Amino acid sequence: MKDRELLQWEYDAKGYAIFKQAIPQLLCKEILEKIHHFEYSVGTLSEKQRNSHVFINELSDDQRAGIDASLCKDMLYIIGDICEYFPEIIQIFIHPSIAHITNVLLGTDNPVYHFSNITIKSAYYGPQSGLHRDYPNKYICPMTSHFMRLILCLSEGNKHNGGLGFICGSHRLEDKEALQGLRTQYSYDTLEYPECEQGDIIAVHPKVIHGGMSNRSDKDRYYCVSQWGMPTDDFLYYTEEKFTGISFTELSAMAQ
Ligand SMILES: O=C(O)CCC(=O)C(=O)O
Repeated sequence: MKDRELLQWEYDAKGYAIFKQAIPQLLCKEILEKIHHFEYSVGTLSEKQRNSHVFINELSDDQRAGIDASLCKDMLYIIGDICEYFPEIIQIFIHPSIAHITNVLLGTDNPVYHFSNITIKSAYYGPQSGLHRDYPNKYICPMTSHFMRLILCLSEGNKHNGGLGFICGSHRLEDKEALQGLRTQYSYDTLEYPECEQGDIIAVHPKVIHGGMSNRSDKDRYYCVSQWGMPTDDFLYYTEEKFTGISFTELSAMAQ
Protein backbone atom coordinates (compact mmCIF):
# COMPACT_ATOMS: atom_id res chain seq x y z
CA MET A 1 0.00 0.00 0.00
CA LYS A 2 1.25 3.51 -0.83
CA ASP A 3 2.24 5.50 2.14
CA ARG A 4 -0.21 7.55 4.09
CA GLU A 5 1.18 11.02 3.31
CA LEU A 6 1.20 10.37 -0.43
CA LEU A 7 -2.43 9.18 -0.38
CA GLN A 8 -3.44 12.21 1.69
CA TRP A 9 -1.57 14.47 -0.71
CA GLU A 10 -3.25 12.87 -3.75
CA TYR A 11 -6.68 13.17 -2.19
CA ASP A 12 -6.13 16.82 -1.19
CA ALA A 13 -4.54 17.79 -4.50
CA LYS A 14 -6.67 15.85 -6.99
CA GLY A 15 -9.87 14.97 -5.15
CA TYR A 16 -9.42 11.22 -5.27
CA ALA A 17 -6.93 8.57 -4.18
CA ILE A 18 -6.51 4.91 -5.09
CA PHE A 19 -5.92 2.30 -2.39
CA LYS A 20 -4.46 -0.59 -4.39
CA GLN A 21 -5.60 -4.12 -3.52
CA ALA A 22 -7.58 -2.92 -0.49
CA ILE A 23 -10.03 -5.86 -0.61
CA PRO A 24 -8.99 -9.46 -1.40
CA GLN A 25 -9.80 -10.45 -4.99
CA LEU A 26 -11.30 -13.72 -3.74
CA LEU A 27 -13.94 -11.79 -1.79
CA CYS A 28 -14.64 -9.60 -4.86
CA LYS A 29 -15.11 -12.75 -6.97
CA GLU A 30 -17.54 -14.25 -4.42
CA ILE A 31 -19.62 -11.07 -4.43
CA LEU A 32 -19.54 -10.88 -8.23
CA GLU A 33 -20.92 -14.41 -8.41
CA LYS A 34 -23.89 -13.39 -6.20
CA ILE A 35 -24.46 -10.36 -8.41
CA HIS A 36 -24.50 -12.50 -11.56
CA HIS A 37 -27.13 -14.79 -9.97
CA PHE A 38 -29.18 -11.73 -9.15
CA GLU A 39 -28.89 -10.44 -12.72
CA TYR A 40 -30.03 -13.78 -14.15
CA SER A 41 -33.10 -13.84 -11.89
CA VAL A 42 -34.07 -10.20 -12.33
CA GLY A 43 -37.10 -11.15 -14.46
CA THR A 44 -38.71 -12.72 -11.37
CA LEU A 45 -38.64 -9.51 -9.27
CA SER A 46 -41.96 -7.95 -8.29
CA GLU A 47 -42.76 -4.40 -9.44
CA LYS A 48 -42.03 -3.16 -5.89
CA GLN A 49 -38.65 -4.90 -5.81
CA ARG A 50 -37.75 -3.54 -9.26
CA ASN A 51 -38.26 -0.03 -7.90
CA SER A 52 -35.19 -0.38 -5.63
CA HIS A 53 -32.98 -0.62 -8.72
CA VAL A 54 -32.24 1.32 -11.90
CA PHE A 55 -32.51 -0.36 -15.29
CA ILE A 56 -30.69 0.90 -18.38
CA ASN A 57 -33.92 1.30 -20.35
CA GLU A 58 -35.16 3.81 -17.73
CA LEU A 59 -32.23 6.17 -18.35
CA SER A 60 -32.31 9.19 -20.64
CA ASP A 61 -31.31 8.86 -24.31
CA ASP A 62 -28.17 10.85 -23.51
CA GLN A 63 -27.14 8.46 -20.78
CA ARG A 64 -27.82 5.37 -22.91
CA ALA A 65 -25.62 7.05 -25.53
CA GLY A 66 -27.01 5.49 -28.69
CA ILE A 67 -28.32 2.20 -27.28
CA ASP A 68 -32.04 1.74 -27.95
CA ALA A 69 -34.13 1.32 -24.76
CA SER A 70 -35.89 -1.75 -26.21
CA LEU A 71 -32.54 -3.62 -26.37
CA CYS A 72 -31.84 -3.40 -22.65
CA LYS A 73 -35.16 -3.89 -20.88
CA ASP A 74 -33.93 -6.13 -18.05
CA MET A 75 -30.36 -4.86 -17.91
CA LEU A 76 -29.39 -3.37 -14.57
CA TYR A 77 -27.41 -0.17 -14.13
CA ILE A 78 -27.76 0.19 -10.33
CA ILE A 79 -28.64 -2.44 -7.73
CA GLY A 80 -29.88 -0.47 -4.72
CA ASP A 81 -29.94 -1.28 -0.99
CA ILE A 82 -27.47 -4.10 -1.50
CA CYS A 83 -27.17 -5.09 2.18
CA GLU A 84 -30.77 -6.27 1.83
CA TYR A 85 -30.08 -8.33 -1.31
CA PHE A 86 -26.52 -9.53 -0.60
CA PRO A 87 -26.02 -9.90 3.17
CA GLU A 88 -22.52 -11.27 2.42
CA ILE A 89 -21.47 -7.81 1.27
CA ILE A 90 -21.06 -6.79 4.91
CA GLN A 91 -17.69 -8.60 4.73
CA ILE A 92 -16.52 -5.73 2.56
CA PHE A 93 -17.89 -3.03 4.83
CA ILE A 94 -16.21 -4.43 7.96
CA HIS A 95 -12.87 -5.01 6.22
CA PRO A 96 -10.01 -3.22 8.05
CA SER A 97 -9.18 -1.35 4.80
CA ILE A 98 -12.41 0.66 5.14
CA ALA A 99 -11.43 1.92 8.60
CA HIS A 100 -7.87 2.50 7.39
CA ILE A 101 -8.98 4.65 4.44
CA THR A 102 -11.41 6.75 6.46
CA ASN A 103 -8.76 7.12 9.16
CA VAL A 104 -6.27 8.50 6.63
CA LEU A 105 -8.68 10.73 4.71
CA LEU A 106 -11.61 11.57 7.03
CA GLY A 107 -9.75 11.46 10.35
CA THR A 108 -11.79 8.64 11.91
CA ASP A 109 -11.41 4.88 12.01
CA ASN A 110 -15.04 4.51 13.12
CA PRO A 111 -17.01 6.10 10.25
CA VAL A 112 -20.80 5.94 10.02
CA TYR A 113 -22.21 3.89 7.14
CA HIS A 114 -24.73 5.77 4.93
CA PHE A 115 -25.64 3.55 1.97
CA SER A 116 -24.25 1.34 -0.76
CA ASN A 117 -25.08 0.17 -4.24
CA ILE A 118 -23.62 -1.76 -7.15
CA THR A 119 -23.19 0.13 -10.41
CA ILE A 120 -22.93 -2.04 -13.49
CA LYS A 121 -21.66 -1.07 -16.92
CA SER A 122 -22.08 -4.21 -18.95
CA ALA A 123 -19.80 -4.81 -21.91
CA TYR A 124 -21.13 -3.06 -25.08
CA TYR A 125 -24.30 -1.71 -23.34
CA GLY A 126 -23.05 0.12 -20.22
CA PRO A 127 -24.39 3.69 -20.00
CA GLN A 128 -22.60 6.94 -19.22
CA SER A 129 -22.45 8.16 -15.63
CA GLY A 130 -23.14 11.88 -15.73
CA LEU A 131 -20.62 14.36 -14.36
CA HIS A 132 -21.51 15.37 -10.82
CA ARG A 133 -20.33 16.11 -7.30
CA ASP A 134 -21.49 13.84 -4.46
CA TYR A 135 -21.96 16.97 -2.32
CA PRO A 136 -24.74 17.83 -2.57
CA ASN A 137 -26.72 14.71 -3.47
CA LYS A 138 -30.43 14.12 -2.94
CA TYR A 139 -30.20 10.66 -1.39
CA ILE A 140 -28.18 10.79 1.82
CA CYS A 141 -26.34 14.06 2.18
CA PRO A 142 -24.99 15.49 5.44
CA MET A 143 -25.23 19.26 5.93
CA THR A 144 -21.47 19.64 5.48
CA SER A 145 -19.15 17.88 3.04
CA HIS A 146 -17.30 15.91 5.74
CA PHE A 147 -18.03 12.47 4.25
CA MET A 148 -16.79 10.38 1.34
CA ARG A 149 -17.64 7.67 -1.15
CA LEU A 150 -15.52 4.56 -1.51
CA ILE A 151 -15.69 2.84 -4.87
CA LEU A 152 -14.56 -0.77 -4.71
CA CYS A 153 -13.63 -2.10 -8.15
CA LEU A 154 -15.21 -5.55 -8.28
CA SER A 155 -13.81 -5.80 -11.81
CA GLU A 156 -11.22 -3.75 -13.64
CA GLY A 157 -12.23 -0.13 -14.28
CA ASN A 158 -10.61 2.25 -16.74
CA LYS A 159 -11.41 4.85 -19.38
CA HIS A 160 -12.36 2.21 -21.96
CA ASN A 161 -14.90 0.20 -19.96
CA GLY A 162 -16.71 3.15 -18.39
CA GLY A 163 -14.50 3.54 -15.33
CA LEU A 164 -14.67 6.73 -13.29
CA GLY A 165 -12.76 9.81 -14.31
CA PHE A 166 -12.14 13.01 -12.37
CA ILE A 167 -11.72 16.72 -12.93
CA CYS A 168 -8.69 17.01 -10.70
CA GLY A 169 -8.81 19.93 -8.28
CA SER A 170 -12.52 20.61 -8.81
CA HIS A 171 -13.16 19.82 -5.14
CA ARG A 172 -11.38 23.00 -4.07
CA LEU A 173 -14.37 25.22 -3.35
CA GLU A 174 -16.47 26.14 -0.33
CA ASP A 175 -19.51 24.02 0.56
CA LYS A 176 -21.80 26.97 -0.15
CA GLU A 177 -20.43 27.25 -3.71
CA ALA A 178 -20.86 23.50 -4.29
CA LEU A 179 -24.46 23.82 -3.12
CA GLN A 180 -25.13 26.15 -6.06
CA GLY A 181 -24.63 23.24 -8.47
CA LEU A 182 -22.45 22.69 -11.53
CA ARG A 183 -22.18 25.90 -13.51
CA THR A 184 -19.78 24.85 -16.26
CA GLN A 185 -20.14 22.19 -18.95
CA TYR A 186 -17.24 19.73 -18.96
CA SER A 187 -16.19 17.30 -21.65
CA TYR A 188 -15.42 13.67 -20.79
CA ASP A 189 -12.09 14.17 -22.60
CA THR A 190 -10.83 16.51 -19.91
CA LEU A 191 -11.17 13.95 -17.11
CA GLU A 192 -8.31 11.95 -15.60
CA TYR A 193 -9.16 8.22 -15.70
CA PRO A 194 -7.22 6.01 -13.27
CA GLU A 195 -6.53 2.40 -14.30
CA CYS A 196 -7.99 0.22 -11.58
CA GLU A 197 -7.85 -3.51 -10.95
CA GLN A 198 -10.23 -5.81 -9.12
CA GLY A 199 -9.84 -5.15 -5.37
CA ASP A 200 -8.72 -1.50 -5.64
CA ILE A 201 -10.71 1.16 -3.78
CA ILE A 202 -11.07 4.68 -5.17
CA ALA A 203 -11.68 7.17 -2.35
CA VAL A 204 -13.73 10.03 -3.83
CA HIS A 205 -13.79 13.51 -2.31
CA PRO A 206 -17.46 14.60 -2.03
CA LYS A 207 -16.80 17.80 -3.99
CA VAL A 208 -14.69 16.47 -6.87
CA ILE A 209 -16.50 16.40 -10.24
CA HIS A 210 -16.53 12.86 -11.57
CA GLY A 211 -18.33 10.58 -14.01
CA GLY A 212 -17.61 8.00 -16.68
CA MET A 213 -18.18 7.28 -20.34
CA SER A 214 -20.36 4.53 -21.75
CA ASN A 215 -18.89 1.04 -21.97
CA ARG A 216 -18.56 -0.12 -25.56
CA SER A 217 -15.64 -2.43 -24.74
CA ASP A 218 -15.91 -6.20 -24.32
CA LYS A 219 -15.16 -5.98 -20.56
CA ASP A 220 -17.93 -5.64 -17.94
CA ARG A 221 -17.40 -3.02 -15.25
CA TYR A 222 -18.76 -3.62 -11.73
CA TYR A 223 -18.31 -1.12 -8.88
CA CYS A 224 -19.49 -1.40 -5.28
CA VAL A 225 -20.18 2.17 -4.09
CA SER A 226 -20.49 2.97 -0.39
CA GLN A 227 -20.81 6.29 1.42
CA TRP A 228 -19.35 6.94 4.88
CA GLY A 229 -19.49 9.95 7.19
CA MET A 230 -19.25 11.30 10.73
CA PRO A 231 -21.85 10.93 13.51
CA THR A 232 -24.41 13.68 12.85
CA ASP A 233 -28.14 14.31 12.78
CA ASP A 234 -27.83 17.23 10.38
CA PHE A 235 -28.72 16.15 6.87
CA LEU A 236 -29.75 18.04 3.75
CA TYR A 237 -31.32 14.82 2.43
CA TYR A 238 -31.86 11.58 4.28
CA THR A 239 -33.07 8.16 3.17
CA GLU A 240 -32.93 5.07 5.32
CA GLU A 241 -31.48 1.82 4.02
CA LYS A 242 -30.64 -1.29 5.97
CA PHE A 243 -27.65 -0.32 8.22
CA THR A 244 -27.85 3.46 7.55
CA GLY A 245 -26.45 5.32 10.58
CA ILE A 246 -24.54 2.31 11.96
CA SER A 247 -20.85 2.78 12.71
CA PHE A 248 -18.02 0.63 11.40
CA THR A 249 -17.43 -0.81 14.90
CA GLU A 250 -21.13 -1.63 15.37
CA LEU A 251 -21.29 -3.26 11.91
CA SER A 252 -18.23 -5.35 12.78
CA ALA A 253 -19.81 -6.49 16.06
CA MET A 254 -23.07 -7.37 14.27
CA ALA A 255 -21.21 -9.54 11.77
CA GLN A 256 -19.59 -11.70 14.50
O1 LIG B 1 -20.45 3.94 -11.08
C1 LIG B 1 -20.38 5.00 -11.65
O2 LIG B 1 -19.94 5.11 -12.79
C2 LIG B 1 -20.84 6.24 -10.96
C3 LIG B 1 -20.76 6.17 -9.47
C4 LIG B 1 -20.64 7.53 -8.90
O3 LIG B 1 -20.16 8.42 -9.53
C5 LIG B 1 -21.09 7.84 -7.54
O4 LIG B 1 -21.66 6.97 -6.84
O5 LIG B 1 -20.90 8.99 -7.11
